[in-house]
Amino acid sequence: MPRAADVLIDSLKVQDVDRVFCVPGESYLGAIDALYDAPEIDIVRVRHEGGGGFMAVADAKYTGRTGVEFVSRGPGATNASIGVHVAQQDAVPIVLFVGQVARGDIGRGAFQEVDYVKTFSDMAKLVIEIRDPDKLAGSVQQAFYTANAGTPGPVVVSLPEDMLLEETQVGAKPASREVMPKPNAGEISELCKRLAIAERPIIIAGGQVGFEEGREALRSVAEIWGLPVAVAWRRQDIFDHSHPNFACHLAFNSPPVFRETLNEADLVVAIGTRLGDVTTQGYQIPTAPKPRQSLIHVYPDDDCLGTTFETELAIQADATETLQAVAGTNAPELPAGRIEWIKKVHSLSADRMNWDWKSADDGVVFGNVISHLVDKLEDDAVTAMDAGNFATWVQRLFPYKTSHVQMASAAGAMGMGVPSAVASSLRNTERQVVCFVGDGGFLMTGNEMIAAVERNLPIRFIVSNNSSYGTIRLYQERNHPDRSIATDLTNPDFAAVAEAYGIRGFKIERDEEIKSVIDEAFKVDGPSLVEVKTSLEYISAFTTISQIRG
Ligand SMILES: Cc1ncc(C[n+]2csc(CCOP(=O)(O)OP(=O)(O)O)c2C)c(N)n1
Repeated sequence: MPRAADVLIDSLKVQDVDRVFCVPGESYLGAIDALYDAPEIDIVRVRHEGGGGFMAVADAKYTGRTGVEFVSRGPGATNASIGVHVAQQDAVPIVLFVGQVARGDIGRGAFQEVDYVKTFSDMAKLVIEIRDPDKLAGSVQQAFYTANAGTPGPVVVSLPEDMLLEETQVGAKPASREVMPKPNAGEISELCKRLAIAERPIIIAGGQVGFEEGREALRSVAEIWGLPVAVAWRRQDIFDHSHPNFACHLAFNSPPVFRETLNEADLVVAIGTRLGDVTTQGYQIPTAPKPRQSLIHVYPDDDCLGTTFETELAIQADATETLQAVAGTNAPELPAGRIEWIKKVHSLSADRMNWDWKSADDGVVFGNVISHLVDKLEDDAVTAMDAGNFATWVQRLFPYKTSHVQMASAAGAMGMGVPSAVASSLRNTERQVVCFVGDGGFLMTGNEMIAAVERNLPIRFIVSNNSSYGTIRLYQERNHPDRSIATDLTNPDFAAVAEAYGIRGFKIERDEEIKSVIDEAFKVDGPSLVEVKTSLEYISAFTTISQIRG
């Protein structure tokens, strides 16, 4: 008879899992042993469970399937928690399998024991502890179902070590998935009626539109119905930025004019987005709880509809199917003034995407590097981004197309950059993967770049080193002038660190070096890292320290 551990691995295969991320632990030895006989599942053994969590999230974002991580009890599980939180904030399906002390010891405060139900309940959609080996198959089926249903998110499964070694006759159960709700004809007709009479409509599109069909349907609707499109926070790849109907990316610290202009809209159509904090610029586009304009909200999970905003028309439905239905409906003549409106909102970002190189006394302005990189990035490049102000340059200057992947966390968690680059490149080494990361974020999970050496992944790591937790420094300059503390960083020589890992390391210290160094680094066969000595004065793509002080 198979052990529960064998059924667990069979269940993963049934769920289409072909890769798991893990730090091994004695608390789930049985599962590791069962993986020995499953060569079709690639085991990516990472160096920190946080890195593994970020990779599971990135893998799920990349493939559209469920990301999987295995970690050991107590310390492993708490290290992995960042991935659970990010999966929840980003609406990404992951299943975290955690080893647990033997069933007889549960509740005794045993070595590394943690009550996972209590610990993860606020972040995970579901936490299950499997104590009966006969129930394992059903619980794993439920875990994958729940991770993908409604708003996707994380599920944590606790595996007592002795349970994994017990035998069971109950084999793996088939994968089951929620059928996405479809819009009905009445809802589509009402939506089209409102689109037809609106003078200044705006679409806010989010991650649920993220895969190919959704992006295509979004473009069709924008063109056929003459609608401008703003994209949700860190979903820049869902609409071509050069398209005349592109409005802007609703990011952190967007210029106030974005909010002012979009709020001139008389109709907001939020589609495939939960209308979260950052996307709505702090619940101001639209304004909570009562928007200034009509709000139509399309999302498959009714928990997200009408809860934060008074919504005139809430459609609980799949965003792509809704867009496809609208695209297939005859649009009337555009109302007078619509073209002017589209032009006005398009200029919000378009005007900011050109960049004249600037010079600073304290280092290279990161925008100069990004503006050079714009031409180096291929049409289907993956931009893997950590959290920090260096990212504002990429977000502002990089002309995203729908063929790109913006691999970044909406949770704003530092540490996502390097692991997510690794997870993306593992899926396709032919695809260009460029990782943007600050000196702060790099020292959180940069160790995971060793996977690029192990697997010969041709990732380009671009480290913006301003010797500061720059984002926080910016807030200090604004909110507590002349009282900066705890944000200066002492750093290693990042290029030398890369070399020590077996990765070609480069350095940019002056503007004159940008082109030649980047060109050289992009030619390397295998991974390379470029450390940019970045100006702190040019602290973000939208302001300088002097301007803030002024
Ligand atoms: C895990 C985590 N810890 C803390 C923060 C708060 N935080 C946001 S940005 C930031 C500084 C980022 O510094 P760096 O990576 O050097 O990039 P920079 O802002 O300087 O460009 C910090 C500490 C966070 N978002 N995530």
